[in-house]
Formats: sequence, structure tokens, C-alpha cells
Amino acid sequence: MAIERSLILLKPDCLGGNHAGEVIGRFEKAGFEIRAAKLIALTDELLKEHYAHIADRPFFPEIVEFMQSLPVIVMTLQGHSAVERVREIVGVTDPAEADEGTIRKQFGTDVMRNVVHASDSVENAEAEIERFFG
Ligand code: FUP
Repeated sequence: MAIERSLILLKPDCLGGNHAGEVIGRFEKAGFEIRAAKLIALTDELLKEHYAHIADRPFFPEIVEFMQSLPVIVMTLQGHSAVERVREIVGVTDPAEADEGTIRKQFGTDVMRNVVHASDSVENAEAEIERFFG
């Protein structure tokens, strides 16, 4: 098992719902180490880069509005197979389809208000960490 890093965003519904402590606790209990963390307001430019793969979809303006509705916490987690294991803990994109016990199942509202972002590959994780932390 390789030691990997994953880039996590605690989205506005996470902070707005006062779930940040519990969500971070899930990651800590699973054995991940927090290597970096900060509270930021997401700019249009950052969102366009981060969501480049969905920037031309009709729902993108709504995502921008939501993601800018409150600050987000951006953090880097490190541990064994972090990319895959963090996404297991988070659950699939749509909370309604997420497994019982996952973060999105427990705290998510809908496909947009799904609590957290977590990197989907080692390559994307490294690019996202560079984007948010330089
Ligand atoms: P994920 O990797 O699980 O964050 O999912 P995606 O990269 O596919 O989607 C990015 C964000 O777009 C998700 F957080 C939710 C949002 N989204 C919608 O709001 N509607 C959709 O139909 C698909 C995605």
C-alpha cells in the first residue's frame, strides 16, 4: 500500500450545517494525518480550474453560487491508499445513492450539496494540492 495524499474541500453545506468537526473526525479516526488546512473563499478562477471537467455543464453557475455562499475548508490528508480510502469514507457523488455510514449519506442533501470534495486520482490529488497550497 502506498502512502498518498488527497485534497479535501469541506463545502459550504458542511460548514453551514456545523458538520466540520464530525467530518474531520471521521478522517482522523480512519487514520489519516492532516498535513495542511485553511479556510478560504473560492474565487471564480479557482472554481473554473477545480471544476474544469464540469465547467460547460448547465448546472455549473449554480455550483459556483453554492460554493461561494460560505467559505470552505481546504485540507490535505495523508495516509495509506488515501485517494481511494477517503472516497470510500465520503461515499458516491449523490448522497441518495451513497452507502450507509458514509459522510455524504449522513450529512448530504442532494448531488450539489454533498458536503465534501475528495480527489478522484493520485494524479488529480497532486494537481489539486498544488492549486490550493502551491
Ligand atoms: P465528485 O468527484 O464525487 O465530487 O463528483 P464530480 O466531479 O462528478 O462532480 C463535481 C460536483 O458537481 C459534485 F460535487 C456535485 C456537482 N454535480 C451536480 O451538481 N450535478 C450533477 O449532475 C453532477 C455533479
